Amino acid sequence: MSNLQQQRNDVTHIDGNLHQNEDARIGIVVGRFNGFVVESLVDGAIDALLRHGVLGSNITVIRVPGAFELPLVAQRAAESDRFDAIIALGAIIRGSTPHFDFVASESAKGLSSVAIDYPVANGVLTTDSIEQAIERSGTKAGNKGSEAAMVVLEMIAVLSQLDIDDDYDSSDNA
Ligand code: INI
Repeated sequence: MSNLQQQRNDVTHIDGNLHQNEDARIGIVVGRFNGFVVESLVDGAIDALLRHGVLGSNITVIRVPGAFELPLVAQRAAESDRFDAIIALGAIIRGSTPHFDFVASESAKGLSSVAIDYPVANGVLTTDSIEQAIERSGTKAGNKGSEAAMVVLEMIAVLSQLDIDDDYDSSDNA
């Protein structure tokens, strides 16, 4: 085996598996605005979590008025230590608001800032039309809620491996 091939074999890969989720505690923060779309995202997220072994009793759904309010509650939920990850769900539809750009950008910026410190999946739809929102909430373009659920499960798995590796390294070097 070439030295290069040997080095390639020695590379450590950390990938999140999606199997061991019995203990995962998930907070789902939901903006009620455009509820007819958003509730399909909530259903999609819960369905994906349950199918991947998360216990219903470990899932908490927290509702707020709209996408603009998601970052604050996502932040508080993360700080509460009650959850291993947060899913933020909402629907911002250009047709329904003159301040689409403001709500969309503040919501995304706020969630991004929480996501630097905690596992947060941004499952907020931003679309030009109601039709596009419907397509992304369980019809022909999938369900952004279930996609967000898979993201947090993968992130929990990745982060837990990093924690284990940290412990391993420090005891190894002691
Ligand atoms: N909130 C949404 O979640 N989606 C929207 O499309 C939307 N529109 O159209 O305005 C919306 N507005 C409400 C906003 O999130 C706040 O709740 C409101 O501005 C009060 O702070």
